[in-house]
Amino acid sequence: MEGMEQWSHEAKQWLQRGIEYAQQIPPNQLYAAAAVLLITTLLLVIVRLFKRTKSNTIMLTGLTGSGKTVLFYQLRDGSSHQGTVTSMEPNEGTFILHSESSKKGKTKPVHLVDVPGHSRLRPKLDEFLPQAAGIVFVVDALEFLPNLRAVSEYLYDILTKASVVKRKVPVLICCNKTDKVTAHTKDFIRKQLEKEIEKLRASRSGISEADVANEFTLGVHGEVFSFSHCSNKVSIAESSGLTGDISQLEQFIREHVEP
Ligand SMILES: Nc1nc2c(ncn2[C@@H]2O[C@H](COP(=O)(O)OP(=O)(O)OP(=O)(O)O)[C@@H](O)[C@H]2O)c(=O)[nH]1
Ligand SMILES: [Mg+2]
Repeated sequence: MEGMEQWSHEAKQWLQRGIEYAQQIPPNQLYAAAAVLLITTLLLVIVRLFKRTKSNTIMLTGLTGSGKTVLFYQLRDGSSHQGTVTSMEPNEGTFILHSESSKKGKTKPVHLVDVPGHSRLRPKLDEFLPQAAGIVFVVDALEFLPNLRAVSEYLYDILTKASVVKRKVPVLICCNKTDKVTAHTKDFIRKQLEKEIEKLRASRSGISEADVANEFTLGVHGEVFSFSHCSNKVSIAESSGLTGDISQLEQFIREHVEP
């Protein structure tokens, strides 16, 4: 009992000292301290809210036949569902990546949208782009050269969209079908794409302004185009949807959809 009284007495003394100390501080300084505390708390709350609403949507885009749907199933089920046909509707799903399904604890489901490459269905892209956390642009590394112009035009369109440029949506150029020895390497593909986009850039900037459908111009004026000039991050990877060699793709998804 005596110990208790002693303790409460001491506590009161300390409190008294504290109050005296606080009274010595000029009120201005106290207000400033309170304001700083308030602002920090507010900032933390905002950051928290912002983080929670972060998108988990990853888009699979690219020409028809590049292998998007095979990649979609590979990411979801870990198998290729061979014999897919040209998709007529976007393929959509929210799931835990197959490679992470056995992992306990921190995994966040990914909302994956596979937008068909058929030109008639490409406007569907605009429906999902405003919420995209990342774009995977799938390129057929086997039939690459015959499609170079078409691939570059589609990529150019994506890289100049307002919803991509303004929000700096990261883009992964995924060179697919590397299971075949005749597949081109990602370095070769990157160089060819940069060259072709440079040509597109020159021809499109010649058109009168009213005809330009693209919302932003690409690259640095007066310099030969390079993906490093894009305001958003553009990286390049290799994959094979058929054999399930998709680790670089999964890494990109994880980087932009954090658990
Ligand atoms: N060798 C090889 N073939 C592949 C690979 N991925 C897909 N293919 C083949 O490429 C063809 C097209 O694959 P899809 O996944 O249907 O292509 P897509 O991009 O969804 O095409 P659209 O739906 O028309 O836009 C199929 O015949 C697949 O078997 C791969 O990694 N390696
Ligand atoms: Mg498809």
